[in-house]
Amino acid sequence: MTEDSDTDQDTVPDPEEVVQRHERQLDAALAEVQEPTPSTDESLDLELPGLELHRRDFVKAGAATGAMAGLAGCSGGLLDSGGSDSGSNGGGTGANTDYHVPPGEKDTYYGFWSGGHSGEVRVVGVPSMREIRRIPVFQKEGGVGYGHDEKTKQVLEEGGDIGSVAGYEWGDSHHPVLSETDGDYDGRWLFINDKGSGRVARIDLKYFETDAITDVPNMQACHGMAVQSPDTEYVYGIGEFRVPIPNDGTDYDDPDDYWSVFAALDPETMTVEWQVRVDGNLDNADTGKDGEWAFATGYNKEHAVDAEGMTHDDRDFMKAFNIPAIEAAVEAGNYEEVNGVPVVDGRQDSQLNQGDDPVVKYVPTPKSPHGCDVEPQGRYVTASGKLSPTVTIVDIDELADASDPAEAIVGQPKVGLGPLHTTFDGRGNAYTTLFIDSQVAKWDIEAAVDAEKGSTDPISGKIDVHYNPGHLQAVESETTDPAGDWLISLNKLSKDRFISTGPIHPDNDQLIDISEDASSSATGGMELVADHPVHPEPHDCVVAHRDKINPNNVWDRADYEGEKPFVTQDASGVERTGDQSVEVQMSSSRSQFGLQEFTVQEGDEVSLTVTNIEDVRDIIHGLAIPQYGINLAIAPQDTRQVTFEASEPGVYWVYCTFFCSALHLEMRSRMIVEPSDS
Ligand code: K7E
Ligand code: CUA
Repeated sequence: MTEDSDTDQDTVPDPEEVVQRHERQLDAALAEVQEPTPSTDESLDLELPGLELHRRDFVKAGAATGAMAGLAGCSGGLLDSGGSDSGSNGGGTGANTDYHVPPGEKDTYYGFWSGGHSGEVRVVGVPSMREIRRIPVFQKEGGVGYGHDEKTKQVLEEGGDIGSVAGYEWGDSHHPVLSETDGDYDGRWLFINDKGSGRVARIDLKYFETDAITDVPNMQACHGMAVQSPDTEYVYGIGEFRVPIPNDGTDYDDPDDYWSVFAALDPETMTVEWQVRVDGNLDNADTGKDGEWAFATGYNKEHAVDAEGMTHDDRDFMKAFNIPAIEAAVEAGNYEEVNGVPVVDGRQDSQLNQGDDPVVKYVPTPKSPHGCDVEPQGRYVTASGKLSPTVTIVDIDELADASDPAEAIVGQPKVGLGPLHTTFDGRGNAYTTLFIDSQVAKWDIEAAVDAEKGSTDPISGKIDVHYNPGHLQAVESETTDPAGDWLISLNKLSKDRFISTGPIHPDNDQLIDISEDASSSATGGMELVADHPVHPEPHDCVVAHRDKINPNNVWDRADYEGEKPFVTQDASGVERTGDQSVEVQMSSSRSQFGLQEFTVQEGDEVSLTVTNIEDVRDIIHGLAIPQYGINLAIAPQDTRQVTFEASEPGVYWVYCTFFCSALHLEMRSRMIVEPSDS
């Protein structure tokens, strides 16, 4: 028996001990939170709740909440109105079984999860939470041959290498966003950022395949991501790390001169239309619902280069980008062209920010705000406080008119410790993750606007999650009409929730039923129904009703006509195109390649084209020549191509990688590379 009962999965822990352990953990977590420092800037001296709190207060408040969390978490749902006799961790009563999707039935929603530093996007069915597929984005992947055929290789290569020293080998995707028409998901594209570089990728939802990557200039880390509502007029990439421009080592002494930019891309062409340079940095983003405004939080108004500096001041800013004013500035030539992109100066002392129609408004918020979320009506934008226990609510119309942006702050509920992200159910409720408290707080938006700033009254309930949640997402929350039945809490730590797989633990995505509002319950009606371990590391997800996503089940040849041939069995053959180049074309079908064998000469550049001539769904063929690094996946009616140099003579078995029929193992071709002197 080890000292830490965390490792003992079979006994119910002593609640007293859990409370003490929780307090110790909170102490450790809060030791990292900077004590607020009095502002020296009088003009910024607002009455902002949370600022008067010192670390001792955080610890005290945290201990009380922590005790509650510990008790509820370990005694089978003391706080849960439904009651429970299961004795399991987490308080779910099992009363709601709608999340169980029986064999043969389908999920109601498509969930798109970012994969974090696995660089991918995952497709997850909601509410079953079954992982249905993975879509590789920022690096090669063997399962679907991504980055192995010419087309997807080119997507990765065109992703460029701006600022990359070694060439990008992976990405860090955080924020998946769906394209919209009329403020609703239109099922056309999914966009995703790479925090590991300045890249933005687009997934074509007709084929669930990455079809474009842009390496955004003047940006080292693209963190936040948003599409302009209501009609995807732009895709925004949000530059987090401040860097010198040009970043060539000539001038790096003064971090005040480093850059952080807000970039607007055309969703069709994926080219960067313009950027806005700001003071401070940029973190998360969202947009208003009428095409006029985009918003981004930031945590480094200090322009610091270390954590102590970045958390030094009591307040930071949410920036509000006035899209028509920015477009007018670009139109009028009021920009500097930097690395081929028009950059509008949106810093506070910019000429463009002096008049009645500034390009960027700086809204002061406490500490270092993180999540930035516009509610479905498009009336308010929220900034979740992170190091402040509050969420700041800004009235977007008032902001447009106010000469002092601080006047547009219309509410500031105190939700708990470590608020990171906020999502919405379409019934007027907001849900905010509390990273330090390991809870989700549910609160009433209008009540929060009516209440005093710093009030806890608007909170209608809290539920424990396990543990330390980052993002959370209610289904269809980004639309103007969310469905409001399910919420997912994406928890960073899973600790004791699953059988151990060694020291690298999975994250834990928890499914919460939010279909009921119950003011009598401590959770406000939220009910935890299921835990799901996930591979590192989703940050965020976006969830759309299945009726809004309509992929093809087989390829439509018309979509690549003119670019690639459709090779029939009869057309399969080898054609010499030059002294040292040869074209090999073949079909594939159950259970043979169009060529039983083919011969090339040592030193030939072989360009290989393979078509899957089947038109039956789910009959995929692979084509692998491992010694030459070849690994293609060819879906029905699709053609894929690859070019390689046949540098070593010998016999190479070409085999099919997808188990396609009873004769799958026999589905082979023989490549003979003849020695050049024969
Ligand atoms: Cu909060 Cu990258 Cu959205 Cu992670 S960010 S949690
Ligand atoms: Cu084709 Cu296996």
